[in-house]
Amino acid sequence: MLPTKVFIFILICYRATADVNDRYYPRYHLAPPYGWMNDPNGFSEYRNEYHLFYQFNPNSSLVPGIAHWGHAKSKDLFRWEHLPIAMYPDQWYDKGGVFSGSAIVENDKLYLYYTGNVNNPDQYPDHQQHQVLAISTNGINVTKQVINPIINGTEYQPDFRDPKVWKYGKTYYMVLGNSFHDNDTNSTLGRALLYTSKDKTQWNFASILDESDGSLGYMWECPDFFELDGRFVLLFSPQGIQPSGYKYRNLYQTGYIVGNFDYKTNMFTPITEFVELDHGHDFYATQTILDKAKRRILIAWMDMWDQNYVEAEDGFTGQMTMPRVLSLDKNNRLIQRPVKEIASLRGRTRFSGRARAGAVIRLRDKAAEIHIKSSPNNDLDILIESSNASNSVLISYNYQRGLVTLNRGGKDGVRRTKWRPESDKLHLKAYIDASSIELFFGNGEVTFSSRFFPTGAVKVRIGGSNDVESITVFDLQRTIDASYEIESED
Ligand code: DQQ
Repeated sequence: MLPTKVFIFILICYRATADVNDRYYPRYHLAPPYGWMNDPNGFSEYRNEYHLFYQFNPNSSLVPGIAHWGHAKSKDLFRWEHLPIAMYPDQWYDKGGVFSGSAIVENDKLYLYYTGNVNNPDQYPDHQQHQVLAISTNGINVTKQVINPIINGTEYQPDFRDPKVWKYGKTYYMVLGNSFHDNDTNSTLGRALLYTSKDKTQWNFASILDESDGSLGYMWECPDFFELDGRFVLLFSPQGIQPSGYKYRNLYQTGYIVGNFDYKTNMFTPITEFVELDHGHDFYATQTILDKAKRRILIAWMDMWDQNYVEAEDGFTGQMTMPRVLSLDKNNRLIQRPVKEIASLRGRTRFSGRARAGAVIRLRDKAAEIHIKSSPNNDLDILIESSNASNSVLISYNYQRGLVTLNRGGKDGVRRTKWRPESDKLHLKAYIDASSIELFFGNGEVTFSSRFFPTGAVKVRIGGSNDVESITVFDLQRTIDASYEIESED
């Protein structure tokens, strides 16, 4: 018999599908179950599953709103399960948004570091940002610590955000994005700050890893810093870089500087210039982890601020790129390759072999992986066509000029960069999903990530007048949908 004065809450869990139109909803890229998604956060491997949190507005897909942390987990980086909202903007220090941050795993706990944003309308500055610690002991429920914020950073306000934390030896390190006033140029410039801690809660300023000289923008968002193949990579998303030729065509960029780092002095010595990491329209706010297999895996928000894509009216906005493994080549270039788990999604082989100019291969359910091998001494034109010509993509290689181009049509549809195959064949891998395309040229030295919105059946057409030596098109199985577990009280 149950005591009479006890309120009985029966928790019912059931699968529900949000009111999301499926036409552009990704088949194998993580997108929110409903609402708005931006930056990846708290990417981690906890109890043998990958966890990915993200900036989430559960109240609307039309605007970013006041950021929450959405949450999903996966065993293989593609079959994602949506989990309950991990954090709400419910404290004085984050009532203007639970902004971006990262995770470390220790003693079977998930330590989540993020930026608490507080808006102060009608004041100067109109917002303040603090660094905050929250902990999960089961990978689902998250508790913000009692003593928060852990870093106030008074002198670094107002833009002081996006902590990325890692451990080296017995010390914890945190890199943060910041903007500062430069007296020489009387302007605001971006930079990356380094903090250290011995206990994960008390943090001290350690160094400025690097800063803009005016050419690299007014604010550096979502910095990440890691060792890779014997060098160090400072990866960040600067705001305010001016377009220059084929470079920096998006509203904001993501790129990297390679250098050496001394853990004794905390000094970073760049050995390269800033290099843009992806050449498509939609690639921002990257985050990486070193997984248990020692892979440095990167994921980015495959969208861009101020785009207002049509999916918003379908009940969701934003998705993540496919996870990519990073390496550094001898020229200090970051190489990106799709994680090998993508192979487990392959279904039927639609086509494999030599294809004549004009050949057409129809895709199933807008989800495919395409491998192309062709002569490096010929032009290449591949069309990803939909029933609406303005929602198609033209991929091309111009042999004379040594250029690769992605043209998704419409205003500002062209993105391109210089590239020539570095082996005796031109290799291209393309990944099509319901509203995205990702291209990996060569060994992964050049990538393009862009959104496009195909209607009706999607077809691959060999354009131009040259045959393609070899093209293989695999169906990719659906691994994700907009359904999610809802907990309701009865
Ligand atoms: N988005 C977050 C910030 C970050 C920016 C807020 C990058 O923390 O700097 O949603 O897109």
